[in-house]
Amino acid sequence: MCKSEELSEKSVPLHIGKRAPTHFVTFSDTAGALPLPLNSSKANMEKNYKRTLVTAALPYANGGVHIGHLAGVYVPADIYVRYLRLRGRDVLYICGSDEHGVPVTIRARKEGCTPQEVVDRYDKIIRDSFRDFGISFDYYGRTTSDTHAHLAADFFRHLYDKGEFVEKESEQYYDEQEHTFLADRYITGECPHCHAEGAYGDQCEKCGTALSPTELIHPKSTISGSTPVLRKTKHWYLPLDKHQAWLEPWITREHADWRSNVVGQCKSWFDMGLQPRAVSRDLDWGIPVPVEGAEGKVLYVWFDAPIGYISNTKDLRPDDWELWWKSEDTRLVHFIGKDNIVFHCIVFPAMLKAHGGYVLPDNVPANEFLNLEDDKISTSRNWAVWLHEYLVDLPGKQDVLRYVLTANAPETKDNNFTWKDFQARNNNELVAVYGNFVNRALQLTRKYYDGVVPAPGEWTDFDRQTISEFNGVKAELERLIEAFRFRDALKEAMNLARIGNKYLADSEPWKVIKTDPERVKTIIHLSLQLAANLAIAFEPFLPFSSEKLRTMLAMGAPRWDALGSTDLLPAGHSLGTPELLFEKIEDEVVEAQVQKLLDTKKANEAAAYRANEVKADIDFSTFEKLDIRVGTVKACERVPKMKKLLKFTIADGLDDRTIVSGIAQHYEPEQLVGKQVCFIANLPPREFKNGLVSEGMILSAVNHDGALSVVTVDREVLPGSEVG
Ligand code: B3M
Ligand code: ZN
Repeated sequence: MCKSEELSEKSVPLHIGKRAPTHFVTFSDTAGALPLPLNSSKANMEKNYKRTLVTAALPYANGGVHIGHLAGVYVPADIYVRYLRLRGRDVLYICGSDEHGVPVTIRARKEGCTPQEVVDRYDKIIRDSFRDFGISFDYYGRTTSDTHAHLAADFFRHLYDKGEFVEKESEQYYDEQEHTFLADRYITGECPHCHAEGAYGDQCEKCGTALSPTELIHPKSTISGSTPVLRKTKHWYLPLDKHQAWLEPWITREHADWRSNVVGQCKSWFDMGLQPRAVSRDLDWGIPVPVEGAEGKVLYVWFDAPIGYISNTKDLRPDDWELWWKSEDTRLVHFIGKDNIVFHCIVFPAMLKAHGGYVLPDNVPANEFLNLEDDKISTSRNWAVWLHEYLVDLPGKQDVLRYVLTANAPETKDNNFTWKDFQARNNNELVAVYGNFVNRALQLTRKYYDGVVPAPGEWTDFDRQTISEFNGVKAELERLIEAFRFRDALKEAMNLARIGNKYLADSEPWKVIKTDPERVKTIIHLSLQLAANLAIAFEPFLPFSSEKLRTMLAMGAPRWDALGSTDLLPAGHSLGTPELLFEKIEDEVVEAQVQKLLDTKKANEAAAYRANEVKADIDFSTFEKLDIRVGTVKACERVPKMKKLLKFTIADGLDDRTIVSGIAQHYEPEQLVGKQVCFIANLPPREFKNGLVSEGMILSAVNHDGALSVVTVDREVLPGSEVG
C-alpha cells in the first residue's frame, strides 16, 4: 500500500552483509520468458479451493487513510471480495490496524502522548473512513489485541524452539543520555552521498539513497540531540539466505503468472542474494520477545504485522480459524502496495514455511503508486486527499471516488490522480453514460406506464443484437476480475451502460410512441432489464449506487448468476421512485479542491522557510576562525558512479585545489566553469569512498524547495580573496 513514506519503517533495516536493493527492475516479460511452470497458479486455479482468504495490508495507525491507500489496496480487494460473495463463494476479507513500530513512537513523542493514545486515535479515524467508503471487511482488528500478542509471541517462540533463527550480536547506536538503543529513524546526520543535513539512519530523503546509521556523518540522536555511541546488542535473525532455495523457484517458476511487477521485484532480491533479516528490535513499544535474556526487546513490527492477518481471523472465527489458514483447500490472497512486496512474497512466506502447517499465498496482486496532481503523495507534506476530508467536501460521493480510483488504478504502473480527471470521469462517464441511461429508462416508464414494467412483444433483430451484446459481459467480467484486472473489468461494466444508452438513442421510444405504442413497451421492457443488469454488474465496484439503483427498480438482492438475463424485472412489476443516480460536479467544486492543494503547497513553502531558524549566537572569535575565500572554477566534472557529486578544480590564489560538492542535481558542470565561488578554505580534507579527497566546501544557498544556488561575488576579485 502506499505508505506515509516519511515515517514508515523502510524495508531494509538491520541486515547482515549486502544492502538490499532500493530500486527495482521490472521484468515486464518475465512470465513469457520463463519455461512453463510445472505447478503454476493456473494449475492451482483448477485445484478445488473451498474458501478464499483475502487480506489487505494493515494500515499503520499513525495517520489517516488517503486516496493512495484506497486505490492501491482497499478498493481492489473490496471489488474482489464483493464479487466472490456475489458468486456465493466462501470468502473472508481480513484487515486491521498495524499499531506497533517506530513511526508510532515517533509520533507519540512529538505529540507528547503515549503510543497507545496515538494508535487509539488513528485506529478510529481509519475504521470510520473504511466504513464510509463501503470497504466491506469481514473483520478489522488491531495488532494491540491480546489475541495478537499471544499468537505473535507463540509464533516467534515456535520458530525459536525449532532453531529457525540465527542469534547475532552487532553494534548499534545507543543514546547514553536516554539510555536507549536508537532505531534507524531516530538517528539523523549528514548524508555521506549528497551531504544534505538531516538524513535518516535508514535513508536520505534528499537524494533517496538507502543508508545504514553508521554511514551518517556526525550522527545525532533525535531524542536527546546527543551523539550516539556504538554498543553491542543481540538480535534474532530469520535466515532468508537459507530459504532462497525454495522461495526462488516457488515464485519465479510456480508463480510466474503473478503480476510482472511482483515477480520482477522478487527476482531482483533473489539476484542480489537474500540476507538474514533481524526480527527483533531494541524498543519499548511492541510485543516483547518471548525468550529469556531478551529484556527490552520487542518483535520487529514487520514480524508481528503479517501475523496480524492470522490473529484477526482468529478473533473473527475462534473455532475454525485454522481451517482458513492451515487447510490445503484455502486460497490465500494478499492485496498490498508495491512497497510491501518483499514482506508478503518473501519474508512472510518464509515465516509461514519455517513454522510449518500454514498455507502460502496463492497470489499477491500488488499495485504501484498513485500520485496526486503529478506529485508524490506525502503525509508529512500533507499532499494527499484524505478520505475523512473528502466526504466532508463531497458528501455522498463515495462511489465517484471508488469509480475514479478504479478507472485509474495503478495496476501496472504509477498513475496520477487529478481533480480535473475526477470531474471529467464523473460528468462524462457516470452522469452522461450510466446515470443518463438509467434515468431515461426509469422516467419513460413512469411517464408512459405509471412506473410499472410493461409487457414486451416479440424481440426484433435490433433487440436481439443488443441482447447478444450484453450477454457476453458476465463471462468477460469474471475473466477480468479473477485475473485481478479491475480497471478493465470496470470498463466492461461501463460498456453495458453504453449498450443501454445506444439502444435507447437508436430505438427512440419518445418518437415511436406516437406511431407504434406497442413497440415502445418492448423497448422499455428491455431497457429496464438492462438497468437491472447494471445494478448487478456494478455491485462490486460501486456498491452505494447499485443499492440506490436496486431501490429505484424495487429489485431484491443482486444475484451474479442472473447477470445477462432479460427476465430480471417481470411485466407488471412496480418500480420505486426514480432519482438521479449521479450528479454533475461543477467547476467550482473541483476548483475549491485544487485551491486546497495550492494552499497546502504554499503553507509547506512557508513552513520550510520558518524551519530554518537562526542558529544560536556564537562569539566573534569563533566566526574569525572560519576562513572563507573566493576561488575561480577552472574545471568542473561529474564523478563516475556518484550521481550527486561534482568535482571542482578551483584556483585558490596559491594553487589548484579539488573540492567535491553535492550539487550535481542543480547544475550542469559547464555552467560553473569560469565562475567565482565562495568556499571554506580551512576544513580538514574529507575522503570519499572512491578515494577522491575534497579540500574544502563550496557555499550554496538552499532555496525553500531544496534547489541549491552557488554563492558567487558581485564583482570579479583575485582568486584567494578573503570573504569577511
Ligand atoms: N503497515 C506498511 C504499510 O502500511 C504496513 C503493512 C503491514 S501489512 C502486514 O505500508
Ligand atoms: Zn543524500
